[in-house]
Amino acid sequence: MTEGISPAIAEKAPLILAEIEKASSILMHCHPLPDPDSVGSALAMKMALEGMGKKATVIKGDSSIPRAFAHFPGASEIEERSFSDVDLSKYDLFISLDSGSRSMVSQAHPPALPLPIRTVVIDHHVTNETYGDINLVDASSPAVAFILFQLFSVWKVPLTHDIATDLFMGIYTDTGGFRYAPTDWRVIAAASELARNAPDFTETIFKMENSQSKEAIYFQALAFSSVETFLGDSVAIAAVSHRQLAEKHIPEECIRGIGISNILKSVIGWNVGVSLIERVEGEVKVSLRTRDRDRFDVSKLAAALGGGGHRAAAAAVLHMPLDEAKKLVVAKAKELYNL
Ligand SMILES: [Mn+2]
Repeated sequence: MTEGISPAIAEKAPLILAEIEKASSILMHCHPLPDPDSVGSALAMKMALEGMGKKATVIKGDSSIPRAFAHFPGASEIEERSFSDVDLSKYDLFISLDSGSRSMVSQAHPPALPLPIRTVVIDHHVTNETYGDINLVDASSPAVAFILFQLFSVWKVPLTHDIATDLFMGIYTDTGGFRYAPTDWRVIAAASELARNAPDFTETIFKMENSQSKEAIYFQALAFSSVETFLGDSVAIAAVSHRQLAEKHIPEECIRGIGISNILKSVIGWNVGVSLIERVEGEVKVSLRTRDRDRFDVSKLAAALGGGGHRAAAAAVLHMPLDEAKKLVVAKAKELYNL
């Protein structure tokens, strides 16, 4: 399906392949708090590279791999190392996937730039800082897995069952199950071809969506029971303190603020959904979602809080007590949206 390949991808495909052909040992990572696009893309790329006769390594990076993705094909080969633990001199090439900046390579120890190793960046975040020797950033792709699907098609990489499964999971998840823009006919066509090669994809989805730990539910209970609305009910805020997380023994991987703000904005009239999660004492992660990206562009609210993102989905980190963070978000929303 060459007719569906983005011009940016067609242009960079031979350059990236040339880098791969020069290399013998290639490194990939999973970004902090990895999602299926990060894990699935890294694993699919690893298998594609091995098919070309290369040695390919995927490290877990900062975070542990959530149990929900542990059954993705190849996941058992992910090495339990963070980026700062890796001796880069042992590799000829780093392929950074789904990671817009060096803090997505490692939040705990962001590497100095430029990296001391040939680097290819493949990403779909419009804010990508293009820190590679070759950068393929296609913001029109809803997932890195969709970019890889197109690259593999140009490179004639066979879509084995396992590669197809990992790419399918990345596309399925980053599109919210084919619900979000920019999901278009090309994405559905790719998913169709992947599904043909991985006909058991519904089982993989079922296992992913039904691997929750009880702590993830306790976290959601804390968050939803804290909801307050402001500015004529236009802004709904869930706030969870570090003390509450500690009391319920909720581990890091169960804390997903995005899931909370996304559900808040599903209420008619709650135009902006906000989650404020104090992961570390005095450090509040802000996740913003809106149901009306024209009237309530949350990238502007995030920018006013020192963060960034897209019009419908954005985030920031505030270094202040939870109550102050809540007041600040409300004050900035009032000002920006004339509420
Ligand atoms: Mn992604």
